[in-house]
Amino acid sequence: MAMSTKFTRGILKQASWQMKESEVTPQEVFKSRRQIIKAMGLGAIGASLPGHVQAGLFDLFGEDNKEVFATSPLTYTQPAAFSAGGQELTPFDKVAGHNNFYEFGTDKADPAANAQGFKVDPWVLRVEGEVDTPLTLGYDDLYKFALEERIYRLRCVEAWSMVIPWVGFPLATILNKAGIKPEAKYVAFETLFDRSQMPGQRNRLMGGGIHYPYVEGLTLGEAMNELSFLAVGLYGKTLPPQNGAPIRLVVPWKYGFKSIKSIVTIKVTQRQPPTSWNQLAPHEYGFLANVNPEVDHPRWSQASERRIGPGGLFSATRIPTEMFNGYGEQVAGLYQGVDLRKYY
Ligand SMILES: Nc1nc2c(c(=O)[nH]1)N[C@H]1C(S)=C(S)[C@@H](COP(=O)(O)O)O[C@H]1N2
Ligand SMILES: [Mo]
Repeated sequence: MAMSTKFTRGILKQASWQMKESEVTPQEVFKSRRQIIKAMGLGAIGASLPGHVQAGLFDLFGEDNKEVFATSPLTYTQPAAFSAGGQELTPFDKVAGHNNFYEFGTDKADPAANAQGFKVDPWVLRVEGEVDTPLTLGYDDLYKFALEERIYRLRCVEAWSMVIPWVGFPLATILNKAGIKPEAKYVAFETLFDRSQMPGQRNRLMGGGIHYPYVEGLTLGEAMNELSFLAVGLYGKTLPPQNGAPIRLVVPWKYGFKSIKSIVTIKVTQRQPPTSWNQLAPHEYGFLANVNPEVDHPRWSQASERRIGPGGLFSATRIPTEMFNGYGEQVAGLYQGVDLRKYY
């Protein structure tokens, strides 16, 4: 089944609840798979196979890790301002079993299957660029900040969402520690680049077409906002690798792809940094990427989302998507006078 043909023909602006998860996977990924299948000499055969079989062929590139990554309990406070507020949490097995982390494969189950041997200790996180004091933090340093639990909604651009209890500290804490110079305007982030550990980085086609390392960025105003968070844990323990161990960004009013995982560099800059999904498909993914039910993705509606809750994966409820993912009170002020249709 030629997925991309289907995209261009039939499902433009189709309600996303009518779509299967595989259909909202970025078109570029399916293009990549077709190229791999072609390269493997399966050509016409591969192209005529059903999507799940194509995914199976793709998995031939995956690692066969028998190890299970060990997480450990954290000590943290639970500020009332970031409690669940009556929302049902997405169970741990789904938070840690349904992931986007293309460095470990492009299917939702790939990161949990392929990342268990990921080495996070030693780790080096650098905070650099337009700062007074560049910082170099080791693995243990990541857990020395005052940790708190924050229950945030995570809304993927593919129109599924979760409610996740993260543990971590505000991004502003680390930026203030380094000291921001007056000329600073943006903050750039980079994921680890390590082809020996991340199979998706070995060949551009295996990692969904992304140019690795995965990079992201925020305006300085966004980075200093109270919601911007560096997570080192979830459900009370250190992060599983599939969720971005040992440290990842969480910016809950933006589409999930902004929340970059397994960060090694935080660089304060004067210029807007390049961002991975924007580079891959600029007409589909913007720099701001604020959750916005009024601005549809070119290939599907963003008006509603599939909330992945305690029920079976496919029993998830369809709920309306909220502007800024419901965090307008905290962040709307950042976009006064900004045309959010133009800057999607
Ligand atoms: N380095 C890196 N970070 C990433 C991604 C990725 O592929 N690589 N995927 C993003 C996307 S699309 C989403 S929706 C979230 C998913 O986070 P989760 O798997 O912890 O739910 O991670 C984001 N961070
Ligand atoms: Mo996403």
